[in-house]
Order: sequence, then structure tokens, then C-alpha cells
Amino acid sequence: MAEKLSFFQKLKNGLKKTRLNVVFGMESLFMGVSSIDEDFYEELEETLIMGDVGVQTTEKLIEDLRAEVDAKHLIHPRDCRSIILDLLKEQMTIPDGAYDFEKVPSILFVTGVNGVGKTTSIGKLAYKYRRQGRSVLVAACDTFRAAASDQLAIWCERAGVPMVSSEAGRDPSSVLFNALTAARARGADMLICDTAGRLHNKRNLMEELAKMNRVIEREGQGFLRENLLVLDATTGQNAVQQAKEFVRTSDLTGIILTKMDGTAKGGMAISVENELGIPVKFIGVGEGIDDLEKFSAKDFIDALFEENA
Ligand SMILES: Nc1nc2c(ncn2[C@@H]2O[C@H](COP(=O)(O)OP(=O)(O)O)[C@@H](O)[C@H]2O)c(=O)[nH]1
Ligand SMILES: [Mg+2]
Repeated sequence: MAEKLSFFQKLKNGLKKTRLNVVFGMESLFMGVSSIDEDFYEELEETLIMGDVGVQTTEKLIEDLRAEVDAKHLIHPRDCRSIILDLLKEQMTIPDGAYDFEKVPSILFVTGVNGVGKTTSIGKLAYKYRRQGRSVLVAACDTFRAAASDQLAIWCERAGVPMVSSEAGRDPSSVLFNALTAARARGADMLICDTAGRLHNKRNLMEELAKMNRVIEREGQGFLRENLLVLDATTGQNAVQQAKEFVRTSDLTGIILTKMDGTAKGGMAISVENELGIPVKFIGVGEGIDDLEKFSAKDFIDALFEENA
């Protein structure tokens, strides 16, 4: 009988390629070279950047490491290992109140480009919170593609939550308006909105999102607002660049990092918060309804470096 893998095990398996890409190089530096010199720092820097950690974050990490090494008068690279692990974890702290939307009536507004995993993540979130006893309603605001609301409907059925939709081609803001009205009428305490990742052009998309934002501002009184951007981890630093476009349209409060199963670019999870100023709140590790969890820096680094495995 095939045993169901735990989320941590899936994360660990998923990070195998990143481990080869980043961790292997780091471990051989910690264990293989004899002194902490300029070559050591340089090689460490190169390894981190190659592993999609991002230039800005890598530079900060190296700088912090140098400070610790000097302060503690360390001489052997192996002494750097636990320092680096701690520094990596510090890049991914989740602020207090990050999950307040779980406790009060809230609107989760989910954005991101096509194919990153918005609809899938919404299905997973709806399932997660419905099971926690919340009254969840989903709004199908991706009216651009005809198949989009069918795909979302399948997820909502699996998750056991109702969905508000319209025929394709309708104004997504009107769907959102109807969904907000329905949420209030039903006394729903969580409204999750799917959105299009592509319109006729990028400017259209950003304008449409801005319009939806205004609808929420106007009609969403009494709901806590959570703006989640979905990023595909397999695209590494490109995802970080992509995110910068979305940062301009709304006040993003969190990131959902998908496809952490089987990416070689898992290193981007380390830098994304530092580079964007937005914490990663959830990670996806597969296509199943259970394959989404809250992000934990400790679990992530432990899975990456096979600590307590
Ligand atoms: N392996 C894997 N695939 C995922 C994950 N999240 C989404 N996907 C897949 O990514 C593809 C696009 O997902 P979809 O939700 O339609 O993206 P959207 O266009 O942003 O709504 C689908 O084939 C999903 O099954 C994940 O965490 N892991
Ligand atoms: Mg979609």
C-alpha cells in the first residue's frame, strides 16, 4: 500500500533539485576548504546566486556572515554552517498578524500571471478553511477565459464550497460585486477571489485589477483584506521580477509560492521577501487538494539542508 507522504516529506522530495543546485555546493565549501578567506566568501556568494537566491539577498547574507565571523573570531568554514542556516531563516520571517484573516471575516484577493497556480491554490485554500469550519465563498472573477470558471467550479466542488460566477466575457468587477453581496447575504466569513492572469494586454489587466480593488474598498467594509500574489517557484528570479508589476497595482500582503515540488530554483523562496518586502505565507507542493501549507522558514531550511530528516 502506498503510504501517503507527509507535507514535510513532499517538500523535502520537491527540494531535491535545489539541494543539488545550492546545498551540495555549500556543504562542500563548509567541509572541504580549510580557511575562511576571500575565496571562500566568493565561492559561497556564487553558489547562492546560482541557486536563485538573488543578488541583493546574497550580498546581505555574505555581509552578515562576515560580521559574525569577525565578531566570533571564527577560523574554520565548518563553523559558518549553523550561522548561515540561521541567517537564511531570518530572511523569511512572517510578521505578527500575518494570518489574522483566518480569524475574522476576510476577502482573499488572489492575483498572478497565467499558469502560476492561482485557481489550484484557491481550491486548496477553500478546502483548508472550509475544513477549519469557516464559511467560504469563492468568486470566479477570471471571466477572460471561457474555461476558467469551469475549472474553478471543479475545485469548489472538491472543496465543498459555493461559487459565484457569470458567463465568460462579463466584467469581473460585476462578478466581484455580486460575490460581495452574496457573501454578506449568506454571512460568509471568507470570500476568495480568483482573477485573470492575462487580458488583451498587460495594461488592461492592471487596470482591471485596480478596478476590482476599488470595488472591494467600496463594498467590502467589515472584511479584512488579504492580497495574495501567486508566484511559480520553478521560474526563480523571473517570478520576483514579475511580482514587481503586481506590487504597483495593489498593496500585496502575502505570497503563495507554488510548485515547490520539483523545482531547482527553490532558493528564490529565501530571497523573495527580502527583495519584495512581502512575506511568503503559503507554499504549494503538488496538484492535490492537500498540497498547500503555511510557509515555515524552519521547515523550509530543514528540508533543504536535511536537518532532523
Ligand atoms: N506540481 C505542481 N503543480 C501545480 C501546483 N500548483 C498549481 N499547479 C499546476 O499548475 C498548472 C496551472 O495551474 P492553475 O491553477 O490553472 O493556474 P492559474 O492560471 O494561475 O489559475 C496546473 O496544471 C496545476 O495543476 C503545485 O504546487 N505543484
Ligand atoms: Mg486560473
